[in-house]
Amino acid sequence: MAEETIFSKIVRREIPADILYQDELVTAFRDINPRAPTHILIIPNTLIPTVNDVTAEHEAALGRLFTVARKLAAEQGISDNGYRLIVNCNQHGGQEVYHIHMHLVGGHALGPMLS
Ligand code: DGP
Repeated sequence: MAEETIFSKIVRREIPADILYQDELVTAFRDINPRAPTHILIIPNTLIPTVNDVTAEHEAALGRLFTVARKLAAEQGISDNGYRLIVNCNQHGGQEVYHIHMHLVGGHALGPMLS
């Protein structure tokens, strides 16, 4: 059984976060350390530590990350100019919190993807 992270506590609203969206599968909240005018994290409500732990049973929740990203991007007014969706995996991928999360980043022109 994987160790819970602070993100499970955010899902259960046990610690504060700026939650923009929540349903039975996913929760979206503003990143505490925003690296762009819009920086939102979208996570499955259940703990999946990394992409390496993904199985077919997670497809509904992980698919929902994209539909919620699309909806939030529209609400934030960044759909037309564009934005970036990022999922980091493990140390070399730069993952810090071991509860899968999609970063929705935008609001200004972003640099090259790999830098
Ligand atoms: P990653 O490097 O992909 O694991 O990104 C983790 C992100 O999570 C990082 O951008 C900062 C954010 N973060 C970490 N702890 C908290 C927290 O307690 N609240 C919020 N809102 N964001 C957090």
